[in-house]
Amino acid sequence: MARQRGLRFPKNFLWGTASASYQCEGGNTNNQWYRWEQQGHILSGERCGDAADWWHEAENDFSLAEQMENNALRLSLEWSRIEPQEGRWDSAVLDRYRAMLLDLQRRHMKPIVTLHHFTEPLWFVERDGFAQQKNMYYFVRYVRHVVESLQDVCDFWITVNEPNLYAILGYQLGTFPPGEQHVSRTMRVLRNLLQAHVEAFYAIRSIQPSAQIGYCLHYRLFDPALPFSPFDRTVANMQNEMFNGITLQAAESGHFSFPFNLALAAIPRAAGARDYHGINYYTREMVRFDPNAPTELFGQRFIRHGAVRNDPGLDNSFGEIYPEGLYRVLKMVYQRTRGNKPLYITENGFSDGMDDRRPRAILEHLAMVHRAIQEGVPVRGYLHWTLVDNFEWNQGWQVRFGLVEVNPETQERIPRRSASMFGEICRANAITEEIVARYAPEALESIFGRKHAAQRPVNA
Ligand code: GCO
Repeated sequence: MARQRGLRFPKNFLWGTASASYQCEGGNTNNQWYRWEQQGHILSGERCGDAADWWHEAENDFSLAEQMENNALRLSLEWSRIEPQEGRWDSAVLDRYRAMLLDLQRRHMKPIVTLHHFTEPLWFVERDGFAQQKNMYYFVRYVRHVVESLQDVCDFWITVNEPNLYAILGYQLGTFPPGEQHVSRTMRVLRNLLQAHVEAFYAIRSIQPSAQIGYCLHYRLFDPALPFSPFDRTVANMQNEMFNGITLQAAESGHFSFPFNLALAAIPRAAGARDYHGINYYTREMVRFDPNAPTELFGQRFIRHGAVRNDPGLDNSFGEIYPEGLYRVLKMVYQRTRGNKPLYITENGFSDGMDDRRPRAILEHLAMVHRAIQEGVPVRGYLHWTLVDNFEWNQGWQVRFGLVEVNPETQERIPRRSASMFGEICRANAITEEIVARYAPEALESIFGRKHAAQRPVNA
């Protein structure tokens, strides 16, 4: 068959989806998110309950990923199941995770395992969690136990998911557990989580020298409302540094930038403690200078007027669909780390219950990944958030990120059109003109340029 025209991805590029234990498994009642729900903090009043029932039926959804010819799948392990009480290990739980990972391998999907994806055992939280540096010992002990048990079925580990978002939402904004609004504890938790990653990196390295080990950060861009305004530019730059730059620099070098370095000790052995950079990217926000908003770093954030956007969620958490942001983040991480390691997109997705924006959004974000690769950025994989609709933290089921729709009452699965499209992209290892024309002809121009623009049907 004639080679389809399109944007081809590198050989052995990883294509798959990302997920998290608490959001998918169901039946998790021994961690701080379950208690957070019981305290009434889920905006919709819903309960995670059975979630997407992966603890019992994950393999049914893994078969859907196999049908999309994914060659990787990211999931996380629930520490609170594996170590329900401090120092007590549940071997049956590890057996269940082993069965999941073996099933993925049988379906030719590389397991990518996250060891900490926001949730922790209650006994760890009661010791004040990552706010206390001495508690890192418990996390590293858990990591050692898991890797020693599962190293024969997993060689790609993500130690910590989004330490920046975990610290900011849980300790500064208070919308995630423990619901604090305490800047100094936010920075301490961030520092300790980054050190926990470093210690976990060396622990895994000592057990499984050939493993790929890293962490992933949530990158969010902040752009000035008025590009030529020095005030808007200043506050936008401050927000970018606070959310993205400080964490990346500290993770990379072990040193926090001024003034945080006055309060936060350097992280020993941080330099080089990763085999790749994990990038979670969703959106950008606009920022305008506001002298009356000191707690917002004098910058009022908002969603660009007229932007194509995600389903907002109950607190307007999900904003602009902004494909170029992924290109900018990939370039920024590559440049700020001097191209020292490969990059994996460990999350990118869209809350779109109708699936009427997702096809174009996926295609245009992937086109931006391709552009970064063409410019020399070593991106080695793309994991879409997410395979099936799941419990979106404090939004519950009110926003839907799945390529496959889930009815939480009946657990029925209904693959969305985006699932078929993602499968064709994975099979082709490319975004072909034919795929774009069939799923999102309106994207032909942005992806392939003017000469390929679809002849819009007269009655469009
Ligand atoms: C995050 C988490 C995911 C979310 C996803 C959609 O980035 O908050 O890693 O668990 O569910 O990003 O918001």
